Amino acid sequence: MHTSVIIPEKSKHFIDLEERYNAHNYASLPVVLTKGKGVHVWDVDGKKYYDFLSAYSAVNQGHCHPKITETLIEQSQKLTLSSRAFYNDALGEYAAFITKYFGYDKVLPMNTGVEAVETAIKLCRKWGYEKKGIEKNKAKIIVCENNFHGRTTGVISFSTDPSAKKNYGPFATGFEIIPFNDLSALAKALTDKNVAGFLVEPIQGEAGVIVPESGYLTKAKQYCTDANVLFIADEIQTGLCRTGKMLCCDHENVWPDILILGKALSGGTLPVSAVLADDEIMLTIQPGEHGSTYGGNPLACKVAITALKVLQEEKMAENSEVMGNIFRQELKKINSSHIASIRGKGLFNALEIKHTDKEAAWKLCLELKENGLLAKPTHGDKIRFAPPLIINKEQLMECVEIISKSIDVLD
Ligand code: IF1
Repeated sequence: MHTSVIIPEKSKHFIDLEERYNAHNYASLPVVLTKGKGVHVWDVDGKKYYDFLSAYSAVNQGHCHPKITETLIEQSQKLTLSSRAFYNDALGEYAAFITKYFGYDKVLPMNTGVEAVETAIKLCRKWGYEKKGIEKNKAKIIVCENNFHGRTTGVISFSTDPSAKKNYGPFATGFEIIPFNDLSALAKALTDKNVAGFLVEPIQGEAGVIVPESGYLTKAKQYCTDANVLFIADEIQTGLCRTGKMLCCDHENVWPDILILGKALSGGTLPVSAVLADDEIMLTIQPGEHGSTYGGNPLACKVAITALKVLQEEKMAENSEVMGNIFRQELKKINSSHIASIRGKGLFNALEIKHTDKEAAWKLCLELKENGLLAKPTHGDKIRFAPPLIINKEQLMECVEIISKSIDVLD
């Protein structure tokens, strides 16, 4: 196994700068990017790579999509921020557009994904007290083991990942953790009259692309409806065509009571997130009770409209579905004793490695990088494969070839 990587001088300069002046809150792969176009990125030495992370699914539309970039430039020369103290002429247009697009009465615009999750939690609790009639401060939200919903103190309070929580306490209460993909655990948890919502990722991303059994989402939604509990889908990573449908919930025709979007809502240009719900839920929040300086800024609104339009115009859900099927089918043909499993939906995939070396996934990612493909390991033994959704068959086959040849490094 050859694992030592020689980092070129130029890259080393930028890595050293980050190491010296930036917080050490990431363990990045030793590649320094300077340019992106479509499915490709380039490092500072001019080496070209396939991007198989897509900035954690924020660049579903491909790097620097010309239409999104054009909108960004145009609006940035006109008005970027008004604050919500005043109206602007982009938010209304965006709100009308996105609510029609997903079929909800209202949208609440935020910036990062975790802010939208926090917003959904607040909204759910408010609905719980004011509509369901839950006793003051008793509202509970059911969440799943191995969830990933972001990094705020509120959201890490219900994380089950020790590294996300260690020495960050005390934690917020009001959450009950049940196993993912376990309907009887959900049914049991729902017997508590204080439950206001069930917050779930339709496919667990950070956990390693864990796809629940078919029918899980349909039944979970039905159980929630029967118990007068809100079904809250965190589609920040699974949404916007990543899994082969506009929303991952669409695979089971499930319509979440509260829908959370982020990441690709701006096609990777700036943080744009959104919470969608109907009036009965959304109008429980009154002026002055929630907001954000940048939430609903005109730049974000215009960019999000274009980012959503492009997904449909370029049939990215369809391409994700077709390419995803080919990808898994081709990966399964690779004859290696080091592949434990290949799973996923659409272009949201993971390869699980079987190896005695705990560093095997990291080493494979270094080898993939050498061979011109960027991906990142998660939880030690899993590698996520999530290219931009505009990838074509020829490019995909080249990537399968790269992966196939790189796996030999584990022998
Ligand atoms: C990081 C993972 C991906 C998310 C879901 C909310 C958020 C995320 C389902 C918060 C964010 C990111 C953040 C990124 C790593 C990453 C991730 F590995 F953790 F799971 F994408 F695969 N809900 N996911 O996936 O959104 O506030 O970050 O905008 O570096 O922490 P955010």
